[in-house]
Amino acid sequence: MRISLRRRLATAATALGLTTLGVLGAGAAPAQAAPADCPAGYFCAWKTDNATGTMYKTNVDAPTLGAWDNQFRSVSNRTGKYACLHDDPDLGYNGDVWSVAPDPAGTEWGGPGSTTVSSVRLVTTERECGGYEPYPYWYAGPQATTPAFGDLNGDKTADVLARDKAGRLWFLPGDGSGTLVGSGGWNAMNALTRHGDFSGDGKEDVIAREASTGKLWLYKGSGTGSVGSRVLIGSGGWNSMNQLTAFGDLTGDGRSDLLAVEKSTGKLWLYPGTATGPLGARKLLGSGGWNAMNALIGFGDMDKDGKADLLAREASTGKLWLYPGKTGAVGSRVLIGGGWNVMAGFLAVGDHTGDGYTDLAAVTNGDYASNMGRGAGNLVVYSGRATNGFQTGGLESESWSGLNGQF
Ligand SMILES: [Ca+2]
Ligand SMILES: [Ca+2]
Ligand SMILES: [Ca+2]
Ligand SMILES: [Ca+2]
Repeated sequence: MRISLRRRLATAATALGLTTLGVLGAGAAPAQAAPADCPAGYFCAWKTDNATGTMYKTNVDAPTLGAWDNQFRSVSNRTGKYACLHDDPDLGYNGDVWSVAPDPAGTEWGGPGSTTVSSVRLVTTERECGGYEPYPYWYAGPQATTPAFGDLNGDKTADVLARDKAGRLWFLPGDGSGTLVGSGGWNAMNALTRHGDFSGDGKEDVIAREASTGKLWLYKGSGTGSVGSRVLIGSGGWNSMNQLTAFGDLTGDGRSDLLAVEKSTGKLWLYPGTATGPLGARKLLGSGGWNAMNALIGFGDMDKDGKADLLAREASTGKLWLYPGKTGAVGSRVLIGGGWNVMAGFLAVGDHTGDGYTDLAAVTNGDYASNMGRGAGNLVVYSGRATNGFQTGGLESESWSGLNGQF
């Protein structure tokens, strides 16, 4: 399977000397006016390089193109979706697939630069043009530890939430499937975290920060993988904090706590969970220097003393440090290892391998390279050891690119 994304479309358009209506402006020559004939809500194509003459249009998937087979030379996508232009008929993947971004206003058009398109599919996110589901896949088995860690649906198996670029939220139970649990709007949040029960009903919840207001919201977990109604737990000001991390219980009262780094001071604060949802008065955990960390991970209990531990990644070095949880504090840090800057994000998956030791999963960024794979969008699982640290990672899935976060 080869995939050619929009970059290639743009390149081809440049090579052909094509331009956009936006550049041409209102005074464009009449010969260039044809792209405006494409109605709102439609994907359109022409047999000419400059979008003139007879026009093809569709607002639904087109597995075959009839007389238009291998005829597209310029296109305009006025749908709200990505248009996947398949060289294969029936939306196949043996040939190239071009992806054309949504442009409802119809201000852009360009040419595939070839006449090989034989089917068209309209999808919500660009990754779907690559033949992927809107959500990534992964597999997990039952954990040996009780209670299970990172378990929204209570089946003793870790699960993951993924946000796609359209702002939808997907629940991934660890069997390769994905369930839509948020139909949209989640891109309004610029921090998402979970792990532990904040509402006091024994079900894991999600905490989210609203970018535009700095408000902190608690989304109560339903116990099935979805989240229910939200409760305001921070009325504002949370944009002054970094690395919001639901951590498990550090205070020892059996309730989950939230960690955050204050941007202006580099202090690490603990916000204790309470019986009813709102967070209690914050406590200072670290007096400074925490701005040096660009990831905090509440991933469970690594040293098996019954207290949740914290991992932090040092931005300048890529080192991962373990801060053992103590009652109401974190202990002296222990170096886990280096090289972790090739990760775009981390996932706390509890004891993924079922051997009793807490493991860690990570999604790679473009700098990742190993004998298992390279580039962004790989999910790598690192098995915990009897002594603090992880074994060499194992590639779990290659389907994690083109998303907008996972937690
Ligand atoms: Ca689960
Ligand atoms: Ca709850
Ligand atoms: Ca511990
Ligand atoms: Ca394990």
